[in-house]
Amino acid sequence: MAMKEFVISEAQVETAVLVGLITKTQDERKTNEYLDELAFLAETAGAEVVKRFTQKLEQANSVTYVGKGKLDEIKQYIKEEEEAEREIGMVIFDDELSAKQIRNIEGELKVKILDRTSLILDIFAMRAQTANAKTQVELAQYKYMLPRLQRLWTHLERQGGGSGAGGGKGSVGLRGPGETQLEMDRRIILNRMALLKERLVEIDKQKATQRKNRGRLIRVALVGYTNVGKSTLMNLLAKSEVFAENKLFATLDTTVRKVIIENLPFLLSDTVGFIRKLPTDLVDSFKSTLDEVREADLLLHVVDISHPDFEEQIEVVNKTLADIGAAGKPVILVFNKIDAYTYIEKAEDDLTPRTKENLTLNELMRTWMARMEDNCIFISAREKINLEELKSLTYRRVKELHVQKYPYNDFLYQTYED
Ligand SMILES: Nc1nc2c(ncn2[C@@H]2O[C@H](COP(=O)(O)OP(=O)(O)OP(=O)(O)O)[C@@H](O)[C@H]2O)c(=O)[nH]1
Ligand SMILES: [Mg+2]
Repeated sequence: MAMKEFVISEAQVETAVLVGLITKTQDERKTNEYLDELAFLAETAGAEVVKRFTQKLEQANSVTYVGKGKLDEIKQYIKEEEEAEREIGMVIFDDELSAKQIRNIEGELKVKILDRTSLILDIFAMRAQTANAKTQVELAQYKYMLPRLQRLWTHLERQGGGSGAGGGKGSVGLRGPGETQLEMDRRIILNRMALLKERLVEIDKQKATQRKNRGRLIRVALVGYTNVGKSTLMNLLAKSEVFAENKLFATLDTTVRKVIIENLPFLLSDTVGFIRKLPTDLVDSFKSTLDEVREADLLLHVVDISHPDFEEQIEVVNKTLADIGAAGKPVILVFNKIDAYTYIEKAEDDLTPRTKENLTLNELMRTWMARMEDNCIFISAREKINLEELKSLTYRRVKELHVQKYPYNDFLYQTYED
């Protein structure tokens, strides 16, 4: 199958060019932050970013994403690099591209075209360890591919010596076989998707049974943006060994551990991180992973306070939680990485308005504590700062929930009630 196309991570280091738009709703600063994140994603997938292009547009061009002039500029750049024996492996666009856009851009640039979604899918494919994660990722990849199948069709068209360019119908004589091929591919993919869905239903059933058998324990889920330190925290709290590293989506499958604070056992799960511009379809594919979050009694929403954009990340996570039907649960906001927090100090005589870049950690803490009342805490998982406070806050919340949910289940409390 054309699956191979998605796996860019197998080759050594491929070079990548990034493209993003500055629009009415996304100013230059924002676009640069998005491209930083896209670059991090590309590196995680094993590509090296050598150049970025941005363009100011009202909105994405429906035919080529960027305008004609910009596309020529990118094309020229690729050509010059190739002449200097520095081949460009791929061009990655920050937004999801339509079939039409991919086809046109590919026709012009003649290199591999990826978008944010296909890049994330590639990383997911690389990270997937368990049967569950693999099945979910494969399904998500087909979902992405299906509406873009025309690519195969234009490919055939080009082989047949057709004009290639232009968005019209295929060349005479090739129309038949091309469409047959397309229909066949579509059918094969649809069959495969049906099979994967069946498999996931089976896995869901098993997982649901497993969850039921876990007994009467409060369930706490670590949620948050990708790379904020959820797994690091899981390791500290559960003394487990969960894979944590400075890459995006280090965790794909949910891990559940029994944690005991003082005398109170509860279940803690570590889950896949969220990210901006993640299509709902993709989120849906991770349903069984996210069931853990949906069924949790308490969420520990971990935030990387050292990230310049942490406030937007909080919003993305809240929105994703709402999307998967997990809004309105009790939450503790855990601001992590306070060791790495930096701010720009303002000179006494500087009268320009203070912005969020000028806030000290203490000021930030005061603001958030006022907003969240007791339900936030500032820690460093790496430097082990404030972990005892986190534990006792979690303990208090879990205990409250436990008493509410299992009023007759008193065996846990014998020791510390004494
Ligand atoms: N400076 C600093 N770095 C930290 C802290 N906690 C975690 N990190 C680092 O942040 C990176 C990401 O940590 P992970 O625990 O893998 O993050 P995650 O949220 O599980 O990430 P995904 O599973 O990819 O969503 C790692 O390099 C950690 O060492 C902290 O308190 N301070
Ligand atoms: Mg993780």
